[in-house]
Amino acid sequence: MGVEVCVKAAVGHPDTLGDCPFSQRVLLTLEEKKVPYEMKLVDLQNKPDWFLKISPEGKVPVFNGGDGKWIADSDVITQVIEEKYPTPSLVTPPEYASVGSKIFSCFVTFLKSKDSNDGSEKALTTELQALEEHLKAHGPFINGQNISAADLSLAPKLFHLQVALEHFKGWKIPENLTNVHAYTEALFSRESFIKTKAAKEHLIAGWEPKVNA
Ligand SMILES: N[C@@H](CCC(=O)N[C@@H](CS)C(=O)NCC(=O)O)C(=O)O
Repeated sequence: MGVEVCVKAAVGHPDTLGDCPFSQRVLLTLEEKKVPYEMKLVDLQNKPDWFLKISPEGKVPVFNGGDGKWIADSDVITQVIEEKYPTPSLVTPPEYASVGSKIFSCFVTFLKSKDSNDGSEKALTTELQALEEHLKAHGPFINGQNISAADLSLAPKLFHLQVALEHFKGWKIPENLTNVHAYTEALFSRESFIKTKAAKEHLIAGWEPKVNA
């Protein structure tokens, strides 16, 4: 048995790759390391019994390295992949591992915000500015010349941020954050990213109920 990974199917399209940033992170890690894998799409609105057996919490991604043992959580899964397939190394040095790590939660708060004066936009731009400063000093990737795990975690989240905020709020990453713009362009144009990304319409459909809750 080879490597298998269960990921989210698109909302309303059970045969199409969906919009889970944690699932894409695992797929990106496998693609960058050129590990062959079988992808299983899971309809999270109608979870099949076989899936609930291997993922009791009902969450994707779950990963099986070929030994039939299913592992949950993208933090754990990407660590296991790194240990099993060390080349090319995607290890991010500990001092850079948390760069950009608050961006996703700030994005979600701002996306769901109905009060334009609640500080959520400012909180997000502060985090993006911090990423800008880091990339200016150490870029083009978080760990310099080579892509690493922290970039593969952040890339799908920045894609969600870009697509969802433009769609729901007409908001764009400030133009003066030139290093962040170059970074997203470099990430989103990688073969691994193009192969594993969700279509914009599925990403928007995935956020719709949360934005209008
Ligand atoms: N901490 C987990 C988060 C995984 C997660 O939240 N996945 C979502 C989809 S993006 C999920 O499976 N949600 C369950 C559901 O929607 O029923 C990870 O990093 O893998």
